[in-house]
Parts: sequence; structure tokens; C-alpha cells
Amino acid sequence: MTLTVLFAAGTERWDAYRAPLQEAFLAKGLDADLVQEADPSRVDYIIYAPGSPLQDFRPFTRTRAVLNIWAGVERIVGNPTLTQPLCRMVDPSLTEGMVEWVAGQVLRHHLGLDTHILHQDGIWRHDLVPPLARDRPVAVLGMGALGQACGQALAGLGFAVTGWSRGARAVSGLVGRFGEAGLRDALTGAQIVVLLLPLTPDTENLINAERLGWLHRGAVLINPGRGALIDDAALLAALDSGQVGHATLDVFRTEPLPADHPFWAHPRVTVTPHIAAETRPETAAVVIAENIRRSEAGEALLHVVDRQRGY
Ligand code: NDP
Ligand code: OXD
Repeated sequence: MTLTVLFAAGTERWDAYRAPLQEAFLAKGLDADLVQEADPSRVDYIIYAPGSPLQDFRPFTRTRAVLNIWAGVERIVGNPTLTQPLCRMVDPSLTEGMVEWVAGQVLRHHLGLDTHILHQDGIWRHDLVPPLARDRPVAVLGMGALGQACGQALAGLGFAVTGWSRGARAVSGLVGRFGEAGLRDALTGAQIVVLLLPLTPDTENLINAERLGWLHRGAVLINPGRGALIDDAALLAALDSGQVGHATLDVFRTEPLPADHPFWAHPRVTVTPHIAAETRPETAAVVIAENIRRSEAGEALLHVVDRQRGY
């Protein structure tokens, strides 16, 4: 029987996703009709993105999974009408993009590139030699698909990386820490901190004044995770006092970041507009098709969100 797959991930994405999804369905041997509108009672799978007009999942009585094209699910996981399994996106291209963005931001600060890029002023600053990466402690908070890949890439460059997660995780090349005590270990003395945690009730405002105080003075905070992981006022105070030397922020409590937000004008904040990493249709389509194939074959879905944990 032909499957009905509803594309509810935004009309603006339809042109980019339609052909890759149809090709991926074919390659997985799925007989599927990809549509933008359908009688909800006939929909087998929903491809979803935050901001979709689809908010009431109750009429989708035979839908077997909602397949998010975003890695983060904080805008959908609490929807009380969503009783179908929810899968988040783990896209190899998104991971690749995040590794490139994080490595770039870390190296910018590690090498002190701004000094030379921003000051072509005739002064020969020959004495500014950065330490080797192995002497630069880096903490990566979040050891999921993205945190692990970024942590391992940084370790590959030589950085002394500590990875922090909720449960104990052994990630090759990294020092692993978990739980509250582990957070203190990971942050104490860290010179660069990368946030790759999901936003949940447990992680909101995790980076507060006390924890910023554990860092090496002048540490750099890099946040491609979610804006609300950080207490904004505490970060601004830490930047002003010099406890934090620079913050590179890709994600914010309100997006787009309002034009009058102090982050825009702060001399030691770099704002990037939620562009750290993007889901890429060609590879994401394969992940979605594989999940539909698995579901139809009675196999377990991949990347299912745990509603209790919120990620
Ligand atoms: P995963 O779900 O794979 O990993 C989440 C990690 O966070 C896990 O290691 C998990 O621990 C850890 N974690 C969750 N809650 C806690 C907690 N309370 N205490 C300690 N550790 C915790 O997510 P991804 O790696 O795929 O993505 C991470 C986030 O990156 C996304 O949720 C999204 O917010 C953000 N993102 C941002 C993008 C951008 O462009 N800026 C693009 C894509 C994603 P454990 O391993 O024990 O479960
Ligand atoms: C995501 C994101 O969660 O782009 O995929 O932030």
C-alpha cells in the first residue's frame, strides 16, 4: 500500500527537500506519496520543523512517527497533542558543519587571530605566541551526536578536551565527566567552553554566575547549543568583569536577536545568526527514509526523543 508522507516542515523548504526525499524513498524501496496537504486520518508519517503551522497532532490517528528535520526539539517536545513517536535529526552533514564551525571559532580564540586581523597598525607584535593546543583546556558540554564529533575534532587538533554529559560516556580521546560534580570538574580552569546541550528544564540557565566563576579568568564561551542555556545577565556581568574574555553566540533566547540587545554592541561578544550548522536536504532525506523503512519493517526507529528527558 502506498504510504502518505506529509511534508509539514515549512513551504519554504519544499523545493529543497522534495526531490531528495523522493529519491531517498525510491532508494529505500518505499512506495510513498510525499504531499504538502492530506486528510490527517490518512497520514502515515509527518516530516516536521519548528514553526510549522501544524500544531495539533490529534487528528493524525494513524501516523506512526513525526520526523523532525531539526536536531533540537525543545519547541515540539512539550506539545500535549503529540502522542506519536518523535524523532530528532541526526544528519551527518549537519554534524560536519558543526565540527567546522566549532573548530573555526575555537581556533580563532586559541590563536588570538583577532589581534592580527583587527590591528593592521604597524606594530610588530612578535611576542604574542599562542600556547600549543595541548596546553589549552577545553570543555565541551553535551556529548551527543554533535558534542562528541566536535570534541573529537578538537582533540584531534591537540586540545585537552573534557566532555560533559548527563550519564557516564566513554568517548575516545576525551576525558569524560558527568552529573553535577562532573560539571564542576569540566568547567574548573577551562579556557574555552563549547555548549552543545539541548534546552530542557534541567539545562536552562545552566551557565550562571557561579559556574562562570569556575572558569579560567578570561575564558572564551562558545554557544551553538541554545540561547537559554546561559543566564544572559550573568554572562554580561562576567564579560564586564573580565572573568569571561569573549563570548561567541550563535543562538539566543529570542531569535532573531532584537536589535537593541546588549550582545550586539558588546565589544567582547560575537553574534552569529543561528548559522552554526544546517540540516542538509540530501543527507537528511536519507535519514528520514531509513527511519520510515525501519518503521515499516517493524524495526526500532532511530533518534527517538525521550519525552521525559526532553531530548
Ligand atoms: P544529542 O541529543 O545527541 O546530545 C545531547 C547531549 O547533551 C547528550 O550528551 C546528553 O547527555 C547531554 N545532556 C542533556 N541534558 C543534560 C543534562 N541535564 N546534564 C548533562 N548533560 C546533558 O544532541 P545533539 O548533539 O544532536 O545536539 C545538541 C544541540 O545542539 C541540539 O539540541 C540543539 O539545541 C543544538 N543545535 C544547534 C544548531 C545550530 O545551528 N546552532 C544546529 C543543530 C543543533 P547523555 O549523553 O547522557 O544523554
Ligand atoms: C537544529 C538547529 O536544532 O538548527 O537543528 O538549531
